[in-house]
Amino acid sequence: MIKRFFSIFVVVLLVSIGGGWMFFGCVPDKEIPSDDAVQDEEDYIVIGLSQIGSESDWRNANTGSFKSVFTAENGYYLLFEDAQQKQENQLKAVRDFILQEVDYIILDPIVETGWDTVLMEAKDAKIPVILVDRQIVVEDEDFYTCWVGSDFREEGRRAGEWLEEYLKDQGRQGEEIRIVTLQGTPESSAQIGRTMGFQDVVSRNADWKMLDRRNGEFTQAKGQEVMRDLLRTYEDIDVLISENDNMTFGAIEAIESAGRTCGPKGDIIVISFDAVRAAIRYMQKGKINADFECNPLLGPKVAQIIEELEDGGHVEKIQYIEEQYFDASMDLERILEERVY
Ligand code: GYE
Repeated sequence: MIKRFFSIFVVVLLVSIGGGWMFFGCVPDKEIPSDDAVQDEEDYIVIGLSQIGSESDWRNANTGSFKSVFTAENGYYLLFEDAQQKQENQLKAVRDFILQEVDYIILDPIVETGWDTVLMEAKDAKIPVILVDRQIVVEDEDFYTCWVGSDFREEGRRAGEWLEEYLKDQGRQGEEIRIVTLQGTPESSAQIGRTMGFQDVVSRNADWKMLDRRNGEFTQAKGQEVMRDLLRTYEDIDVLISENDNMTFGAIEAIESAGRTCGPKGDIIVISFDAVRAAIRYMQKGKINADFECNPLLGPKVAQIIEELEDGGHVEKIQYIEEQYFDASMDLERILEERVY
């Protein structure tokens, strides 16, 4: 413990002197307890958190949730690494956490594969790994203690079922419906699940035509660029499925720049995912038809899991977070008042 404490202290000292740039090209962000508190690290549960980046409003809310929970006041010492959308930075961050002998590693894996070796190293070091948000495919499920996040395929299915009901209410059953999809980061479980879930519903609707699926990288800029190209390629798009709100914001700009309209009174139905506050405001302005929540507030649930593990308890391997959806027919002002992200 002393070795680890000393190594952490040295790392923190070097990071402070070096102006904060970590050795690994990651952007460090330390929740460092005050000096007197640092005297006895026995008081703290040391957490190494490898976060994907800051690509979306959802991601920032997700980071905020962890930082609001893993504080010195709550008995934690948080080592936070922002991987800036690069898996290699996450791999380096996890190895750094192992070197520092943290008590727990929290990993939000940017893509599903490429984790076996580093997780085997964490297992050999007897450091529990808690996966959050996105999932992984590994040869040995014992490489991680548990996973907390959303059922992405269910989110996709719900979006498809909502569209079925909406088209029925609009009297458009039997009409050919031409759909395009903006997908998130390729091979991320959010992208895989949402695409598969919506496709489950497409495949039972013979009149629905999926014209194209393109990578919008979960960002607003890429979403706008790709949607602009889709509008040039396909003249009569009826529905946009956008796998996160930031891509939706960009797509709406592209739709309106092309002289088209979207939302309940527009000619393109827009269905989005995440349901951040900004998206509900777009819905209030009549630009989004429906939005399927993906709850980023995972901090409290993960802290509860760590407490259970600290008490020697058993935790469920897969733990889904509660989610809902919103559409333009709802009381959006009340929803906005209640939403914290
Ligand atoms: O939908 C998107 C973020 O993994 C569920 O990643 C998360 C996704 C979310 O960039 O906004």
